[in-house]
This record gives sequence, structure tokens and C-alpha cells, in this order.
Amino acid sequence: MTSRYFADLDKYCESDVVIVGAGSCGLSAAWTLATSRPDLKIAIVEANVSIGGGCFLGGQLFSAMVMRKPAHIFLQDLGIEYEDEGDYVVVKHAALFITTLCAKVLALPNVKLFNATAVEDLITRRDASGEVRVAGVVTNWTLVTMHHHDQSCMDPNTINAHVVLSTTGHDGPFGAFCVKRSAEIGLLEKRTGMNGLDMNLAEDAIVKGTREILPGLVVGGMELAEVDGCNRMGPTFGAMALSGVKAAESILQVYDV
Ligand code: AHZ
Repeated sequence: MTSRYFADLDKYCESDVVIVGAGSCGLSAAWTLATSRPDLKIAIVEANVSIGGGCFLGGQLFSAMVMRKPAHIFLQDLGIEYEDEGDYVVVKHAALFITTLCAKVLALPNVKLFNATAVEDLITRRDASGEVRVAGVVTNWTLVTMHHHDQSCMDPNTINAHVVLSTTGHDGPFGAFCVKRSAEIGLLEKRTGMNGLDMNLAEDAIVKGTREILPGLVVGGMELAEVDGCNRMGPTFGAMALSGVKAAESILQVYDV
């Protein structure tokens, strides 16, 4: 265990892409990116022990998952069965969706998951023109991160990357991490915060808004609501999968420049 873990840490401390947060958006992005570019080294950093984010229930403690079309194409790609309800589809268990996605992503040879590991900060660098660029993340084991107030000198680690994708969900007890940190250190002028629930507006806004918000930092999923002020959407997950696909496409654009 230890030799493999530290060999992975050594290999992935210089990654092509770091994905922060292994919820439905981050994992959808990982799947799209890692399968379309097997040559890229992709590290996923997840603060929780278990991965999947808020996706083990469809919502309100109910087990089925609703996805608006055209997200059913993503389900077809993964081989997950669904019931067709016209404008939307229903997966029997949200857990079936997320566990299938987790299993397929983790089996890919160019992906390494560092779970129980929290991103604590961003690495920034100035390029030749003086422009600040996000160039990786500062990490620590989550239990360490939770104890900075009562333990001293537990230094963090770093993962350097060409592109960071942040998908840490909306603001809450934790979440929206990279957007909040970018605002704190003055890289973003302001952080708007998520607007009230409007299912009709929210899904389009998240998918269309998925982009590189700062040089080197792409944001997807509900974290984007903290930049654009778009609405929360409630328990419909199609936009998370499609935002992941769009994030992967945005990363390829950044990466190929
Ligand atoms: O543990 C978090 C979760 O698994 C992880 N995370 C948060 N902060 C982190 C940090 N370092 C590492 N500092 C961190 N990991 O990020 C993951 C976010 O997953 P999520 O499921 O919360 O976000 P998502 O954007 O993929 O999906 C959002 C699902 C929602 S919320 C919502 C609403 O409120 O209306 N509707 C939907 C569909």
C-alpha cells in the first residue's frame, strides 16, 4: 500500500490536469477527458473518503435519479439503463449511475484518485507577460486540514498541473473551494453566490457557463453558480454530466494552446 501510494504521489505530483472534487461533474469530466486523451495524466483530488459527492440519492432522500435529455447520451456511453419519460430519463438508482461512473473512471490507466485529500490552496505563477496563471493545487490529508486550528506544523503537499478543473459543488459547509479562494486572493473581482432554485434556468446556465474562468482554472458543476450567480437546480443531474463533458472540452482547448 505505502510503496504504491508514494509511487503514485511521485508520478502525479506533476500532472497534466488536476480535477478537484469527485462528484458527478468531476467524474463525468474525468471520464470524457481520460478516454479521449489517454496520453494525459489526470489526478483527481477528493476531500471525502468516499467519492461521488451529492449523487448517491436523486434528491430529498429519494433513490431514483432524473436526468434531462440530452444527458441520456452520456448514460448510453456508460451503458447505464434508464426509463425514457420524454423530455427526461430516470435511472432506477442514483447510486447505480454514480457507482458505474466511479468504477469506469477508476479503471482507466491514466487516472489516479487521491481521496481523503483536501485542496487547501491554489498554486499560482506569473507567465512571461506577467499574467497570473493557476498552476496546480496545494493539498493535505483531509483529517490534517480539519485540524490546522489545534495542531501546528502539518505542512501540505502540492500537485502541479497545466490545468486545474474545480468541481467542488456549491457553497456550503465545504464546496466552491477554488472560486472562493480565487476571490480571497484577488484573482476574481467578486463572488456572486448561488441564486434561488429555478430548474428551467439553472441547467442551461451551468452547462453553457462551464469554462476557463481564470488562466489555468476551469470550473464546472454547481461551483460555477458561485461565479455567475446562476440558480440552484434541485435534483436533476443531467447538467452535471454535460457540464463535465463541456469542462473536458474546455480543458482540451486550454491544453492544446
Ligand atoms: O467532497 C466534495 C464533493 O465530493 C468535494 N470537495 C469539496 N471541497 C473540496 C476540496 N478539496 C477536494 N477543498 C473537495 N474536494 O467536491 C465534491 C463536489 O461534488 P458535488 O456533488 O457536491 O458537486 P457537483 O457540482 O458535481 O454536483 C452538484 C449536484 C447538485 S447540487 C444541486 C442543488 O443544490 O440544487 N443540484 C445538483 C444536481
